[in-house]
Amino acid sequence: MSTSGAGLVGPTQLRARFAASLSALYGTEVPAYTTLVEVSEAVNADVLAAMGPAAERLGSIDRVTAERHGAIRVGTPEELAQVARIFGACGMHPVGFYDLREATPPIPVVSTAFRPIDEAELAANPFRVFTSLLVVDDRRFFDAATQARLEEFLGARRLFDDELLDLADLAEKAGGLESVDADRFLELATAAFALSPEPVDRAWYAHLEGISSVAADIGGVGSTHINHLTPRVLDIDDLYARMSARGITMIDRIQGPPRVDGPAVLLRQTSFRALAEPRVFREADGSVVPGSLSVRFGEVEARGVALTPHGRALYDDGGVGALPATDRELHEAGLAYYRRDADGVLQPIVYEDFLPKSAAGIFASNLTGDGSVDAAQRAAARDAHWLREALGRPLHDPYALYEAIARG
Ligand code: OOG
Ligand code: NI
Repeated sequence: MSTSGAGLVGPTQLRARFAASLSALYGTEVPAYTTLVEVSEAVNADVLAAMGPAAERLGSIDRVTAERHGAIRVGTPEELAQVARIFGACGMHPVGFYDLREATPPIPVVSTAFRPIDEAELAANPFRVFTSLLVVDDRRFFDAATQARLEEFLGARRLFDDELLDLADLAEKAGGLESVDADRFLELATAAFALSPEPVDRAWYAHLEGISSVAADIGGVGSTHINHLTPRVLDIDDLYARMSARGITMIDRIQGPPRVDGPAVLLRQTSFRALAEPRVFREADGSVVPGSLSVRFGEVEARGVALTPHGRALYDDGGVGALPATDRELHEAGLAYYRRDADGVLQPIVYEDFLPKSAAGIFASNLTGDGSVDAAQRAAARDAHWLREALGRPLHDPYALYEAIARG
């Protein structure tokens, strides 16, 4: 646990409480999420009963039960830097650079994941948020007029008010918040990610949706929201079957590596389709009418051992079939990260990050249309260095973090 001044609510607790309050919010907004959490908990209880302590080799059951990842989407570098301050207060740091514009299908965003980075913090509560930033100046997606209108629209909105950001800065500086301030911070931070009742401009939203429904979800509305909140399961194949049996339509596959007999590697994910949620629209004649949008969905994940750059290259080229099927071989060939416990037994180090291909698949499974991309136009330059400047804080390299945990 991180230390904090006497009586202060420190980052660890802020993070755990933030994850729990977002979960409570999302459950009221998307009732199918509550079903997903219930089924996940039932699957995890059954795996634990069947396997005993071996079920906990990739994290304690307490960690896994509380474990969530969220996804949010923002529109400007300034919004991203603000989000970084809020997550920073909760001990969540930006890790990794993902360019979803290069994925199939291309999505006009670049992303990072905010998460705890050291072992004790991950064990206490590993809450992570996949955070995507719209690339408004990428001509393959947006013509000059759309870019200008996006910049104007996004520049005029305020996602996070000063009180929230001031409390976030205070928490980071002091290493925590007094109890009343912590309550207020969590209340404001949670509310900032709730679905807004503000009317959506129908024509503007539709224009963006013709380009990319992710662009519309970001730049077509005046606020941000949690896009999904993902519990972790110990057996995702069983989860998939149980959700389907309950009549919930899942996407047609589980993303990431297939099930293997040997050690699970990296990350497997699946989702159910976005549900129609009531939203209010403003029509061209100024009238405000009820309608609906389908942008938020349910996702679930299963995690395995983290691969080294060498292991990952083998996986990216040849899939799981290119990897040996035992911990010992993975370790000895330097393909995955392990540590030895006091008895000399190999302990896998959990993969804490995301997979760009799966992320694209998760985005894609919930797009309302094909969108439009003109590959002949110029791309906007974005890389990890650019993202670090936008964040105004260090951007961590995931491999360096696994390396540090493996060394103990
Ligand atoms: C993010 C999609 C990626 C994951 O788990 O790979 C993602 C989004 O829909 O905003 O969440
Ligand atoms: Ni996700």
